[in-house]
Amino acid sequence: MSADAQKKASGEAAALLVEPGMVVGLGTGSTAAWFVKALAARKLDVRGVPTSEATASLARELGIPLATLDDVMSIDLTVDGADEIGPGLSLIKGGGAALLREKLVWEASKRCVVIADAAKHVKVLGKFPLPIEVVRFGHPHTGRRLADIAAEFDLPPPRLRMADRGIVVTDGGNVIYDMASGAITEPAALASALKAVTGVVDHGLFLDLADEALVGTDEGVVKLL
Ligand code: ABF
Repeated sequence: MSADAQKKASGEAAALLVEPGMVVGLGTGSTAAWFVKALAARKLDVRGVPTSEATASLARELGIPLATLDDVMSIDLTVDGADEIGPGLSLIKGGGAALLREKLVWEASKRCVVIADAAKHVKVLGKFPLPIEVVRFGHPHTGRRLADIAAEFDLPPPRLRMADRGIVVTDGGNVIYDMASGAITEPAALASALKAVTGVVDHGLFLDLADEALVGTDEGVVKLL
């Protein structure tokens, strides 16, 4: 089964968790897109809170009524993808440059379900570079402070994320530095160290936020708790 077929199966399985009347956090990325499509097909009376402009556009196109995070007191269920799912459902997210809105939606949610293809499930986080969202103002200085933090963890200096059109700018107007690590053995310590850096808005370590994962595999969708 292809990775995309595994993503589709996990997204469709997650769509079955949604009940009428729910406020639903809509994740970002290709896996989350499968969830949004499957949810739209169910034509339930729900309100979606998108985690990115890209997801908002897709949901609007498919006819899912939308609300902003400001409009709701809480979210019943958020379904979202990830770049890596590690021990204890620790995650790396942010490959899609949406980590800040994603984390804000997740933290407002009663339940968070991660959906992914099998390759995302890893024994140790860190093969995927850790995204760090940084205020654009003075970001080269923040980047140098991040390099000092990386050195404390024996990691190479984070790199500013670029695309064909130049610097990648998030929906929130910030930039992203990606920290290659190979292996993050102390995620909680690294998370705290990063958040203490002036200019860092947040990072892609989602720790103690996921309630379960639905992972598409060649043997079907596997639930991880
Ligand atoms: C998003 O899902 C991001 O946080 C993460 O980078 C992405 C994974 O993308 P895909 O589902 O396309 O593999 O939530």
